Amino acid sequence: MKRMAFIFVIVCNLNNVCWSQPPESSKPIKIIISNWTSQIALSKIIGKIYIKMGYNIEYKKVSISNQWGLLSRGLADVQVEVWEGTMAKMFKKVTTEGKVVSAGTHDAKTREEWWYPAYVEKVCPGLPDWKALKRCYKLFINPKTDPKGMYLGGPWEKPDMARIRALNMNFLVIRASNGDELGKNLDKAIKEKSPIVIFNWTPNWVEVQYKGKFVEFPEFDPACEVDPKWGINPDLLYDCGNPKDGWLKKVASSVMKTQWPCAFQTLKNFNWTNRMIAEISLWVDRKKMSYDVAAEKWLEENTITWKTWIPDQCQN
Ligand code: TMO
Repeated sequence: MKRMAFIFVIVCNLNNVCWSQPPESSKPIKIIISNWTSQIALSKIIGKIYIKMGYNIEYKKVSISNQWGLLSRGLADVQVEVWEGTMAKMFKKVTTEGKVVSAGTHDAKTREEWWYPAYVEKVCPGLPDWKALKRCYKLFINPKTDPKGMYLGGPWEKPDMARIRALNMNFLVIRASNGDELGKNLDKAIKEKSPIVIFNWTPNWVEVQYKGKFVEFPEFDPACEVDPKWGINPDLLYDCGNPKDGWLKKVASSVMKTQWPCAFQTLKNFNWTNRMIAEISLWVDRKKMSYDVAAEKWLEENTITWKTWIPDQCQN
């Protein structure tokens, strides 16, 4: 990123109320890049908005398990997608401690859960109930998991093996290393019409392209993850599913508010719906647009939307 000469601009109104204009600091805002499509696309979009506002930016590729340490120490500043199903525990911990700051909630409602293509229901009657899946495990046997059924997970989930144990299911978890790999496995299974149960989430491109359903595990309750006595297994945690209608939040480093106030306010206003997120991930994953092309196209087509995210006093 080219460093520009830095001029600190102060603006005052008739009542002598003054504020600074972006960029309040020329230090680069460090934006986290994760390993699923919508997060990367949204990060590119907020990065390009920040550049238009005059900021310097940097991208940091980091796993969601390592991001909290970086955010806490100010080595990263922005995460545009914090999902309830996989990140609620760490989000609560670091924001309660004040090490990381919440920048509000998107309109999108989320779910992250085991998922199967529609044709699996024909060979496993009783789905989407998890007890049907439990009975049908043989359909999902794979050389890697024989004699158990395979559940293909991603690198982000909560303890799936703990859930499998708590619900006494004959499954083993194999993990894909990112969203692309999950997508490729899903495409292949669907082409061959072979039974598959896989980690999926909404909003995502999958719901636009394929018919299928999430597995219905016992309804999520926070107690399920802290109190073994809760739920159908009295001895173990995780005998429940992930939240439905989960939240999707944004977070910032604790210095963001004071170091780049206009960027922080813009992040708070940065707001995506289910439809918007599913569409941008479809552009990248299915229409094979690069992240940069998809981000530029989105900015061009949605100028009114993103301009309203920048507070009036921050427009220059
Ligand atoms: C964090 N993810 C949306 C991939 O579940």
